[in-house]
Amino acid sequence: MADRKQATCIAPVNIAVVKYWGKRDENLILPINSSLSGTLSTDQMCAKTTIAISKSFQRDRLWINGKEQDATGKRLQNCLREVRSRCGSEIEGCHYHICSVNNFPTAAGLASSAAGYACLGEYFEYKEGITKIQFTIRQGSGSACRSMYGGFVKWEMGNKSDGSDSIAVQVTPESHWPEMEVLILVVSDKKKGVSSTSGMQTSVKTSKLLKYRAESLVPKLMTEMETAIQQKNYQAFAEITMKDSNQFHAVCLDTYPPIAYMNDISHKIVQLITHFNQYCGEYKACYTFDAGPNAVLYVLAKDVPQILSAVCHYFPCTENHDSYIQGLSNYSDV
Ligand code: 2P0
Repeated sequence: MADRKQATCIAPVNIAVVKYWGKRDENLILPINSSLSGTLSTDQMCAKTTIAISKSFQRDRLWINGKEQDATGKRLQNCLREVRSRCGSEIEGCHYHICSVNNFPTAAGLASSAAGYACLGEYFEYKEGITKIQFTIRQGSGSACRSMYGGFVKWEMGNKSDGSDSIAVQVTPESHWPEMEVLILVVSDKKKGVSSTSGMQTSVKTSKLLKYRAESLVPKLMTEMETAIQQKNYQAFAEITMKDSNQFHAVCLDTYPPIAYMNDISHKIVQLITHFNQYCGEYKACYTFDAGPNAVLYVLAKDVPQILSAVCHYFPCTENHDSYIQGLSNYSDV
């Protein structure tokens, strides 16, 4: 097919330590609070996406992990429409075939859609530059804009109604804190019951705690977290990370009807890390949970063996060890 163009991109997962939850504009995908995340290494957890464009394709089609999905969804189509309008005549009359493979549980609260849409962003970045393309890929997944950079990245909520000041910027580069490692404890690889998009819509409508968090708590958390990262202050980093995760899940419970992303095993992991830190007299590990039951631990490299042996002792794996501890990855070397 002479008119067919094809490229493959890889984009990493990002795990927020100050969480994004709630939009102030559902069309432009503008958040009600700023957020901050670490971008993981693509060696361990990433989405690999092949995009083909051709006039001979009859319609847009999408496959995730080999299974064909509905490509007519509003989020994907908004994103593709935006790309079409920006690329102009070059791709007029073309349709897309998009094939994305995640090397980690999809839709289990591990930022899979963020990595997938970040791939689209990488693919089209050459056209317009990284800042502009953020606006397009956010149409697919809000937090995808944070996966466009390595290291620690913040997504500034911005104030303007057109969203022009709502952008992701790198806080520190990959090389800044190489001792920081990320452990992913896969509690369940099942697709989550309530999607992030609909969960945050219900939270915005019903949770007074979310409004208080967004307006009165997150601005201070962002400043404190940025300082902790700049200074490589693990003790401060760990405390803010765990408190922010707890607060986000408290908001989910304050939502009506309530949303419970964490399960009994998630809560046992919280207990284990809490007791472990108490026993050590300082923070050796910190947990954070996204919109799913899986735990993400940010741990300094020197403490990884101790933490791993504690986790394996209290959560022995009788079957496939690898399926429990999905990835051990340096967050930084993207
Ligand atoms: C985050 N999450 O900051 C938060 C924490 C989940 C919990 O961003 O509706 O897929 O596409 O903007 O970005 C997941 O939500 O949601 C998310 P949309 P997205 O990482």
